[in-house]
Amino acid sequence: MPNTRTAVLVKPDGLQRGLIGEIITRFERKGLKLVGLKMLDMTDEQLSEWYAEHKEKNFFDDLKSFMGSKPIVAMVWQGIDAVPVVRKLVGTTLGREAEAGSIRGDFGMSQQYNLIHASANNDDAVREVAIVFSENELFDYQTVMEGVIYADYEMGS
Ligand code: 3AN
Repeated sequence: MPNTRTAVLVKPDGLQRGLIGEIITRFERKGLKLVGLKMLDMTDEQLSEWYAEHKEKNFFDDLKSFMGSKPIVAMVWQGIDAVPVVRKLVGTTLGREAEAGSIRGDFGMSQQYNLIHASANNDDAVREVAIVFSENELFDYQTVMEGVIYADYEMGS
């Protein structure tokens, strides 16, 4: 089973609203493993690369200026099927329609100020992690909890 990594950004609104601890707690509680973490101001170049798929959209410039306006917190989480697991915990794009129980569903009302970004697929995850993190900022380690979070056959042993 694929033990993969996914990229998460807590957007400027998420940091301003004091949701960093809440968001980290939700991922930890689920059983995901934190393997990278940093606070940064994203540059225009990083944002253009990050949101390349939206470059023809009318909200592209707005989105970039919002995302570059204040610091964000970037994280990399690891686990079996980490990409879909994190997307589910994050919820759908529009906060006011997102499922109750998800991060956007519980804390957000907006489409653009939707608190958090999570990679959409494994290729995006690899690309996005590389935009913000260098290899030596990512950690490969075991936790004592893994043996009770996954069965042996899921861990590939
Ligand atoms: P998601 O983050 O749920 O994968 P995407 O990839 O469709 O959503 O959109 C990327 C980001 O662009 C969203 N998180 C949101 O902040 C912003 N966005 C999406 N659609 C709009 C829109 N119509 N107007 C303004 N911002 C938007």
